[in-house]
Amino acid sequence: MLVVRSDDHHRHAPRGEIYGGELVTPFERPERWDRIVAALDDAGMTDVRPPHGEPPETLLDVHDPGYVEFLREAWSQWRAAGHDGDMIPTCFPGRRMRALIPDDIDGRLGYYSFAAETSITEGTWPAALASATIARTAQELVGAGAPAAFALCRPPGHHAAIDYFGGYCFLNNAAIAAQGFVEAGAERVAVLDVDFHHGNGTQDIFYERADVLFASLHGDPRHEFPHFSGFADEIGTGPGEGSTVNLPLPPGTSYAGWLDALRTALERIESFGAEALVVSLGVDTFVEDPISSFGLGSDDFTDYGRRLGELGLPTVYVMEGGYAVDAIGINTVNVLRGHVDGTP
Ligand code: Q9C
Ligand code: ZN
Repeated sequence: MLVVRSDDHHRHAPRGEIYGGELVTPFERPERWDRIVAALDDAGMTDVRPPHGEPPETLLDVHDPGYVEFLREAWSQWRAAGHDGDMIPTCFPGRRMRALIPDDIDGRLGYYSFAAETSITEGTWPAALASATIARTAQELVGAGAPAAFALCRPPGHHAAIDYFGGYCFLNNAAIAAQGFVEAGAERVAVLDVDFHHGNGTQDIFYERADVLFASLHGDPRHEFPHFSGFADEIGTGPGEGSTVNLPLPPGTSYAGWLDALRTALERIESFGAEALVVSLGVDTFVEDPISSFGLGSDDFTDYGRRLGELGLPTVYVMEGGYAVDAIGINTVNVLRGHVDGTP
């Protein structure tokens, strides 16, 4: 399995995350990347490719230009407003308020976000752009004939919607990869999201499109972040009706229950006739994850990786969440190894 990665992610390292009324060390931190790299090396997955030099040209096909400009300019505007700390949104457009784009940076920060746990720092934009470029590079390698590639993205992407950030995500790496397959000529691409949290951003981007199937297994939004998205009756709209599949699962779901839902998702991907697969790979379904509530063990990651490999589709794995740092490496590697073993 090819691995695409770069050190640029280190530039995104917020000082704090608002959690339980306190500013804590962010769960989404650079060490996650280091732990995954160490485990890939231990596993002999050493066919490493750098991202190419150009920003992904699919970026503006999945994100709003004003949003991308906001991300690019955010830190300099924050500094110009006299602030020194991390950028943390504090004011959002409530229902029935005016959703007009403010000039002021505090207003713009709330307009272009949906959650306050995600800080922007000086290096966030270059890190997010590098992360998106990694996903696009992995897609290009698979498009050029590699059976599968792992995009070691950080920051993650699946909560980033057309025009707002949150959930530790700024640019939607998985959507950028899927769009890459479309622009290379694929008529049907599937995105399978196995992160513990609903991939609200990916769903938003493809909600009206028939060419990209989005299927997600996740903690029921009645109990879990992102709280307002990921219900089973969200199925897409317009031409996209039927191309969104949400499989919310209750807190405490064990591998048996999770696997039942995976089977449903895989049947949908097969009947859709996907020509390529993008997997939003979060390993926060692990039983010891500090912010999640499923019960998967390390061996279960190997098992489902094998099932994904058995689909026999050109596949890009895009790293999303996973916060049990002691196990994030082995759990990630287990999926990738399972995939290779399962590939026909
Ligand atoms: N009670 C990803 O996994 N806070 N993002 C959750 C838990 C936000 C997760 C609080 C979690 C975002 C990529
Ligand atoms: Zn997650």
